[in-house]
Amino acid sequence: NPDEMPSTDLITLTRHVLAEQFRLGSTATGDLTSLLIAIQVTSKFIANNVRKARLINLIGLAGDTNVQGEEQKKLDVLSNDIMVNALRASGKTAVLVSEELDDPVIISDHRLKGKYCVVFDPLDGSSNIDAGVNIGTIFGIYKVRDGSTGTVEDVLRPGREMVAAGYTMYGSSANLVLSTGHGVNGYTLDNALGEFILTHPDIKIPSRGKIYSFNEGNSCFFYPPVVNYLHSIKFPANNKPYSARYIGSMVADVHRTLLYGGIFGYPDDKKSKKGKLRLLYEAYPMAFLTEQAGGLATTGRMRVLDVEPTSIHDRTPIFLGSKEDVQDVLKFYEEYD
Ligand code: AHM
Ligand code: MG
Repeated sequence: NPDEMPSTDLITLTRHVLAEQFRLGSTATGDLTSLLIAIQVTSKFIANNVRKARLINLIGLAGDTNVQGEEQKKLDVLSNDIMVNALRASGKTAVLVSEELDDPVIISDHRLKGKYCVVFDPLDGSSNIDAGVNIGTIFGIYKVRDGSTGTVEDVLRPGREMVAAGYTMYGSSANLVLSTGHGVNGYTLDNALGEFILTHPDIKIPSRGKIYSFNEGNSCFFYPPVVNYLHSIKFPANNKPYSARYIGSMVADVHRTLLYGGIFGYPDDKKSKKGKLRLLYEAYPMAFLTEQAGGLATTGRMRVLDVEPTSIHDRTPIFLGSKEDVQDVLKFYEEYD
């Protein structure tokens, strides 16, 4: 209704996470709230850079120099720097793990050391950057173990121990989707206000979907359970095959799966023996969000969140999405094993 007054009671991300802190009462120190606020600022900064990337020549190879002789940073390197700087400065972190960095960053300055560890992929879907397709930031948060001063062991823990996880998708708008373990909420960046506004409260995945999202170009390498599952949804007895949607940007493919239902999969295969996606900062956060939204996330053989990591850049196979769709895949694995 065009005559309707604009809302004077916007729920911003900051307000929403503060409300959660108040709900927890005296048990919450506000540290996680501060950390989440720092993360949302990085998302605004990265979103802004993604948007103007073409104009200011960020697209290109890291190490290139521009006409002024300044070194240009590729968007994923820049995003990594933005996150490391902001997370360190938040004073709430002890260990940072980034897809862009071989080694974990251990915060040693005692004035800045906090009790949280953040694992992140600063800009996922980099093959899509130059084409202007959706890309995103993925993050997961652990609390350091009791008595630990913050070591790599604090992040070599199964995803079920994360205290929060989320992603920001940089698309036609920037969407931040977050769970602190009490359901999933989605926020959209209002560019004029510079605030993430709650637009998708309590996201729940439909129990069954109509969309499958796999890189079927790898079919010749797929193992029988995956081949047979895909066949079953493309040649169904009821003549209602699933639709194919594959963007090749995990954030975008998972975002659609959370909202519309269906299944996203990146299996292990004869070529990629452990799959492609990274356990800590891709699979765990997305599995955490999917479960919090009422869906399932499996490797085909076990719950993703129960996998024990052995190193920070481990990979894992993953199938996630609507409960019934993921259960269908699991049936094909049970038959095969
Ligand atoms: P990246 O971290 O190098 O960007 O790779 C991760 C991306 C995911 O976003 C996406 O799900 C997957 O790789 C797509 O892989 P493929 O191009 O093999 O289909
Ligand atoms: Mg990635």
